[in-house]
Amino acid sequence: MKPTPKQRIWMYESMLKSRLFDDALFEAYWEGKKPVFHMGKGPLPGEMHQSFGQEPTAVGVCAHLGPDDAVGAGHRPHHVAIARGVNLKRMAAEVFGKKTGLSGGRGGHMHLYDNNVNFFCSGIIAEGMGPGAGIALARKMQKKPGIAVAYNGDGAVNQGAFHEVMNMAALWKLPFVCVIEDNNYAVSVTTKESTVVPAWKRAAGYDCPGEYVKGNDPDLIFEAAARAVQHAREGKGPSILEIETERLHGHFIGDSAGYRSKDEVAGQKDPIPVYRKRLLDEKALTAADMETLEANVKEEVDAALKFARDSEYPAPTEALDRVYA
Ligand SMILES: Cc1ncc(C[n+]2csc(CCOP(=O)(O)OP(=O)(O)O)c2C)c(N)n1
Repeated sequence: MKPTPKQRIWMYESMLKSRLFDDALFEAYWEGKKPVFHMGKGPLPGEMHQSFGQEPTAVGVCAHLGPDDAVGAGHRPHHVAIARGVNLKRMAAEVFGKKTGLSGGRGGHMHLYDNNVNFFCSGIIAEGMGPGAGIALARKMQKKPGIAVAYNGDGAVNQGAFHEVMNMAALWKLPFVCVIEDNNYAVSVTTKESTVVPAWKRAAGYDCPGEYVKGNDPDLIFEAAARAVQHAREGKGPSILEIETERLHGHFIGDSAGYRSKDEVAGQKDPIPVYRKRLLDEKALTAADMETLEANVKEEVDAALKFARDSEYPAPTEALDRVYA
């Protein structure tokens, strides 16, 4: 199943939105952190893991999902949240720790939660697996439509939660798709340094389909995701969809990625200009329509950042609200 022209334009638009959002956050992150780096300073204190280069994995899968479905991402969630349709203004405000954020500024960039579109994420590696399979189990038990998708990095597949959840999801034939974003790194550790069996091959251990998509190409990811999503919707159980992708920046902002060779970095391809060119070459849209689309996306991202910056911080007296012990 190939994407329609409308789906392809949506995929480009969503990837660009993620990229411009990350660009804007990258700039904001450094405010107050120069000339001496201090992680606690500036409007965005703490760690920030961005999605530069990984945008295709989000759009190729999320293009198949509807309102009944649920999506969980990991600690690098911006591209997936945006492709899932999380409210951009409230997401930006959450990242800035503001009261108007998705969780009132308590979650920050690794803990985005938007019930309106069944989206969640977590800074704990492989944490999307349990809640994702739990949602899939609920859909099955309640005989309700909808599947769950959990995104993980290639490093997360060596965490116990990955195996435990895949085992149960397969046993109970849950409508669940486990997406692995293979950017070849877990911080500075390469996939080859951490395992001999890639995630998609491990599907055999759970007697479910496993597929590897090469090229970091939205159109190819879309086609492979169609198979995994259909498998889940037909009640055939889970599958593992592993996608080759690129982490164009360091693990987090401030990581200069000195562990990568110059040649390796020079060989990296940014998927967004490649896809933009393809859409124009294949006349999926005119140059004028592209210009309008890009201007609209920029306007939306600018408005989200302005909303976040203009919003108030929560009052210190509210710090313990919604904390349950
Ligand atoms: C359970 C757990 N262990 C360790 C960490 C620290 N940590 C944060 S990101 C990361 C690497 C994750 O690599 P990968 O899953 O490949 O995702 P990527 O960063 O490449 O997107 C680690 C070890 C964590 N957040 N949670």
